Amino acid sequence: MADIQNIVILTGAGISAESGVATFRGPDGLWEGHRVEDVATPEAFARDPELVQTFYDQRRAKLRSVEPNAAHRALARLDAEWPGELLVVTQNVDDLHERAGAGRVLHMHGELKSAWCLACDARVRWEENLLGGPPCPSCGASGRLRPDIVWFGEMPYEMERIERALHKADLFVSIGTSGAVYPAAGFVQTARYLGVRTLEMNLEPSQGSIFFHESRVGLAGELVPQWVE
Ligand code: BJW
Repeated sequence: MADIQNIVILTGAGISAESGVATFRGPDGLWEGHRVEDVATPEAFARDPELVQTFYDQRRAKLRSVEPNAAHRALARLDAEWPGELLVVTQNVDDLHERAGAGRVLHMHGELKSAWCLACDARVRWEENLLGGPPCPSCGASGRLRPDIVWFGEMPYEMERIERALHKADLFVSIGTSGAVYPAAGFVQTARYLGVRTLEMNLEPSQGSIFFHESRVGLAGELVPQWVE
């Protein structure tokens, strides 16, 4: 990586799979018979808020029993040691990058441990269940907190910051994502257009693998530490 100064790393569910967090589109990709596309939408929340709150309450509770794996730890080491600009753009709503020690992390699809009050618009740190309609710590309104998660049809967070980082990058690395969901799936094409070197690490070739200069196939827990060393 001698000629590389600035790096953007996109991560997806596959980087947390070896920690025991379910992916969305693998064999374990259904939750109680529902596809993610059927529970992660504003329409689903309006139709059946209890179902959607339960989906996120269960996944938030699951965070207590999972730990970062070798891939999260390798990225945290890279983040700590890399002298140039580096940004981990994660589609994941878990906190495993942070718990591994990474600092430069952007959650473009939101976070399980954050709630959004639809009454006062505040974002609040949240560790407990949202089912049952607890009051907002900021304004006191009951039953108005929703998971602070970007659902289908909603705008992912901090797109301008991501675009700026891609424009400055010399290297774009994608880890553990199927390339099925936009706009993240389009970052590789933006990077190619900008002349940025691109590398993918995934258990199988992703939907966008033809766009990468290099695709490495295997477990993130093995490939990412090898790449970082
Ligand atoms: C391993 C491994 C191991 C396993 N090691 N690898 C038609 C065409 C194009 C776009 C659209 C369209 N119709 C609608 C859209 C837009 C839509 C979209 O993309 N839909 C697609 C389904 C087609 N996108 C949106 O609506 C987004 N918003 C938007 O577009 O706003 C407008 C806009 C306009 C202009 C600019 C910007 C925006 C919002 C998308 C929100 C996504 N939300 C979700 C759920 C919420 C979070 C949550 O509940 O957790 O986010 S969906 C779900 O998919 C989740 C993930 O972050 C996201 C991506 O999934 P990911 O991470 O790739 O996981 P998997 O399971 O798909 O793949 C895992 C991979 O890992 C696999 O390949 C495995 O092989 C691999 N793997 N173990 C390495 N050990």
